[in-house]
Amino acid sequence: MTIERLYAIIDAEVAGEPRALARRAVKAGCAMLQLRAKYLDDRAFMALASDLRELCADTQTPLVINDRADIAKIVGADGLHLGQDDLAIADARCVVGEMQIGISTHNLQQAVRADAEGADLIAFGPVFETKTKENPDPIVGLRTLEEVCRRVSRPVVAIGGITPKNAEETLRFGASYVAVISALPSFVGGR
Ligand code: TZP
Ligand code: MG
Repeated sequence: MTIERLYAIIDAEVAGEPRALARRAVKAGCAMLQLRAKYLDDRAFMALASDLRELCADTQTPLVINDRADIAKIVGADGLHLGQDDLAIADARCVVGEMQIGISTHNLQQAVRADAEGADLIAFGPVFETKTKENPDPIVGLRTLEEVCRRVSRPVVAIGGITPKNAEETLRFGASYVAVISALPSFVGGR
């Protein structure tokens, strides 16, 4: 798989050393870097986001912030990523303005709706079994991924259980990018 298709997610609770892992991912040439931190307090989230902002600037790698429109705006991120229970796209735009907004979707209906509501990027999954997400939605599989890719106008990011072994196949089913959390070190080195 070419590294330009890798959407690297730095999960503060999964990455042993988030800054070091992020540095390796941007140096390797990943397409985008997302910061995901479900349990950091605001100050720690902000500090990590600022460091990643600086790190991404060196390689002009787009930085995406998960969940937090406010922090995305403050650090001048390139994108915001939202789930089904987060702010709606139109509301998030009041905070972040013109920034790229990605939406997590877990079935065809959600993906079509995100597309209609103006998402810039549509994440779809879990494509395979994942141990990273708490209470994951049912596995969607490659055939449904293929259908979503056919039905939406925006680029699709496949997520969930993606490893160096299945990444290429996932792209063949139509995804524009593969998003990876736990297997990120296998793509870029480190832990
Ligand atoms: N959304 C759907 S699956 C998932 C998220 C955030 C977790 C992906 O993590 P991993 O370790 O790459 O399976
Ligand atoms: Mg979210």
